[in-house]
Amino acid sequence: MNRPVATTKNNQQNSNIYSQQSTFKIMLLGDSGVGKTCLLVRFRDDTFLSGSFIATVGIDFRNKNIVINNKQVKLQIYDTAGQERFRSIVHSYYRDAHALLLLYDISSIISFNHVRDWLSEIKEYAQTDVIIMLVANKVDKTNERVVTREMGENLAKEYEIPYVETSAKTGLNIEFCFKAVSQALLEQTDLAASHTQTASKILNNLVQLNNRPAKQSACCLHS
Ligand SMILES: Nc1nc2c(ncn2[C@@H]2O[C@H](COP(=O)(O)OP(=O)(O)O)[C@@H](O)[C@H]2O)c(=O)[nH]1
Ligand SMILES: [Mg+2]
Repeated sequence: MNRPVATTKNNQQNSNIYSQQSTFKIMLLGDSGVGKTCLLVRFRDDTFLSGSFIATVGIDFRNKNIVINNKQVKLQIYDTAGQERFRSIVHSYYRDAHALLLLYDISSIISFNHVRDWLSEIKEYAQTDVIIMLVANKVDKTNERVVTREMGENLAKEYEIPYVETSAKTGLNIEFCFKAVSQALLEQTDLAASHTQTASKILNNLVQLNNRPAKQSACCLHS
């Protein structure tokens, strides 16, 4: 797969920083209703689409520019729809994705049980070196929680992917997910010549730091 230096742009005004722009494609996956669109809206506009269930049709994408390690990163975030009739369209986007955020809703055991099906689909259609993050969304719904943290962590461990808890409602870890994925992809690009670390390993380290208790959490994401 062509690794993520999709675009390199010279910026005359800011030649020291922002001198290069990388473009990363991130896809949001998971059952209908788990909060994919809300996660994207929270990240892009810092608002929450409360109650209003806006069904995504087929596939939709939004751009957002962020700065990581003094570098401009353009994120193309693909928000997918779960409806069966759009599956083949969605499958065709998998192969270009650099990262996949696979969501489930902690108040829906069905959405959690479907994670294995999503991972089979990812194996079938995505690039082998795509980075995947398991995202347990709606953790603000503590009273309705049916999927424990332990269940999520065990599943993530089984598939060797990082596990992050989020809430599109409160904003918990939303920015972290996108920034950690971007940082991992960016560092992998920087290290591409030496091949010392894969993006998956970098992402795993970032998530482990973030998941530590607040006191120790060292945020290494520079924006
Ligand atoms: N409490 C809570 N509700 C959420 C959260 N994320 C999404 N929702 C709600 O879940 C429903 C489905 O969200 P949506 O983003 O459309 O799901 P999608 O089908 O995966 O895109 C909507 O009613 C949202 O308001 C969250 O983090 N917490
Ligand atoms: Mg949606």
